[in-house]
Amino acid sequence: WIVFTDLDGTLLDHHSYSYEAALPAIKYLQEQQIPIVLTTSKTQAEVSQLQQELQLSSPFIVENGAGIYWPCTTGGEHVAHSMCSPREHWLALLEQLKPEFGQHFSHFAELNPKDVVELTGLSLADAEKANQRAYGEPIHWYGDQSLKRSFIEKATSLGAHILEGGRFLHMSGNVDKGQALQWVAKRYQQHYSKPVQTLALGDSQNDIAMLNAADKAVIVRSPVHPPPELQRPPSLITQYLGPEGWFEAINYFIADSSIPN
Ligand code: 2M8
Ligand code: MG
Ligand code: MG
Repeated sequence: WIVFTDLDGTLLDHHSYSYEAALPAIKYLQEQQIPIVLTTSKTQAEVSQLQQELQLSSPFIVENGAGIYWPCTTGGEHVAHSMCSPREHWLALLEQLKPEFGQHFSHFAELNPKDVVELTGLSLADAEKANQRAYGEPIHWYGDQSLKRSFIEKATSLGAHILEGGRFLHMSGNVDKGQALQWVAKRYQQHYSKPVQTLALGDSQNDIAMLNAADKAVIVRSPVHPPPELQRPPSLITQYLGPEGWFEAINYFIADSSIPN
């Protein structure tokens, strides 16, 4: 098995960003040598810190699948594989949309770190890490929903791909967490010369592609939006929110012996 997990609202509490409640389940998977692949909208700077805290050396996926970090065989470092154009490209495209939609949104590059703190509840240091983006741009939309739909349509017609996270619209290339999951699973398969099974956990619209691509899908219940719609029913929609839901899900798969016990 390989476990692919979203962070915000899934492994991390939507408000406090704590993973505390999930720790025993993380430890269990580590003991079983089941890789945990953090698969997130967050940046390389944000995820590297978490990899250290959780003592993970597995590959990780950043900015909604735009960047895949694969561990060096020589240890320590990870090598980046980029799946789309750099942030500057998307910032330039966003400028083209400002005459029509500019008064309905703000975005990270034009916000100061304190604004990001206000919008996210991150610490100042973490907000700075969240702004070190390589492949796209988070947009804070404060216009109404129908305008949001026309904004997304226009951005799409200009070649961008928009995904919705728990708080922001993410503008980037034609990337998603599902394609990234397949890329990583294939590399593992080549490495071990045997099929691998994938389990994915997520809470939001930007997790749908990953949940659809995985062998088993878990929707971790969100305090802010209804469970996203998948192509097929998920294996589980958790009762509990965020990291409590994550702990619940891993135990569910241990109980039904999908994960060894
Ligand atoms: C953004 O990502 C979340 C993920 O769902 C969102 O869109 O709400 C990113 O900017 C990420 O880098 C940041 O850590 C997070 C903080 O809430 O927001
Ligand atoms: Mg999430
Ligand atoms: Mg996310």
